Amino acid sequence: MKPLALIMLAAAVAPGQIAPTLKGAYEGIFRIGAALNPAQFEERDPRGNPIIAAQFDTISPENALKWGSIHPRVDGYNFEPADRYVAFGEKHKMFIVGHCLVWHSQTPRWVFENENGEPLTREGLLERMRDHIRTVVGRYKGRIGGWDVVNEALNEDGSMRQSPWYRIIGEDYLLKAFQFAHEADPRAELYYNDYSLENEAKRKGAVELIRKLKAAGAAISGVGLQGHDKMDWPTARQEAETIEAFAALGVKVHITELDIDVLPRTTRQNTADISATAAGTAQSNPYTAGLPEEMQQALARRYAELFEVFVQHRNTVSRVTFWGVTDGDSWLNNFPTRGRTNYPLLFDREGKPKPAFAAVVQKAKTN
Ligand code: 9MR
Repeated sequence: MKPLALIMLAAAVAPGQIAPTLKGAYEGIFRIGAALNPAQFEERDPRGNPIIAAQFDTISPENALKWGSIHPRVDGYNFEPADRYVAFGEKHKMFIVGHCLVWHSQTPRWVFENENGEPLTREGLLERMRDHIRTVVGRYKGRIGGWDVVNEALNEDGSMRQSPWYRIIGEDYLLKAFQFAHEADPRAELYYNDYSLENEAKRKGAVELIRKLKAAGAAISGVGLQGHDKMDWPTARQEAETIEAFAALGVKVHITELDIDVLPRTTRQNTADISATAAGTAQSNPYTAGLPEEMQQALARRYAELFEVFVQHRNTVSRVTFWGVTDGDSWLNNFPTRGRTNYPLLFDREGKPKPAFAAVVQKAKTN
């Protein structure tokens, strides 16, 4: 489609009454989702809520189900936000994703310590992990359809991250986490989720990890490629090779946290590691007054390029979830540099569809 046609299609429609919709266009191809914040799943976001209801058939919780949110104290769970999140998904008949059970980040320190503040034993930490997984997965059994069981277990070179889980339990902490999750809800889909798996070294580590998990009998059904992408990374070819590498293992691929950072790099690595922050300069926040038209079009072409690959691999890709609804919601306004104005999603700060929206819809039709 010509750039002018894309602009006209994007400008002619308002949120909530967009035809076609993302989920309509991709029906029978794969699910299309968004990560929600509390204002959204509590229906207090007048801009976001009509978009969510109209456009998406699956949701993920941006933070509400992370250990630190749902299980902040050793003897205390905070189920209320997660209950509302799940009820929202049911009301809208969506496929509901749980994110995430076992991670090194957003997990309180006490999880890894005994009452004297000393490191837990392997048995102690396994017991705590089992209790957490049983409680959380068990509470939403039959309602949350798929879980990110383990998040971000790998280093960039493909070796195992030396997280407290790994150091205290050992490499089989992943197998145990999958076993506990499967026991708690035998019908839920279970995923391993990570970022930058498009890079060869880390991808090889992930392939090996999943191969071993499967060989040990883990009920792993899919891998989550987070998809925190740049304008020039990963290439379409890297994306395709990554999907194919996991397809060969017999697992489904979920694009779990898709967004495209359009701002100048302030760190050297392509990473979603939230500890990799950097200070900004005047040049690193160039679009505070709006995204120039040529950048809008470049973003639309970039989204088209990625969706071309996803659609080509529709037999393996079962879901594409955006990490946020409108540009104003995105974590990328504060990462890796705080307080910038980023444009990574398909809907602008007013909730209007961008040219990238039309480009994504168009890809469903041409394949
Ligand atoms: O979007 C989430 C943001 O609100 C939190 O502050 C941040 C803290 O870790 O986590 C963000 O979500 C992350 C996700 O859980 C795992 N992959 C990377 C995502 C972006 O940081």
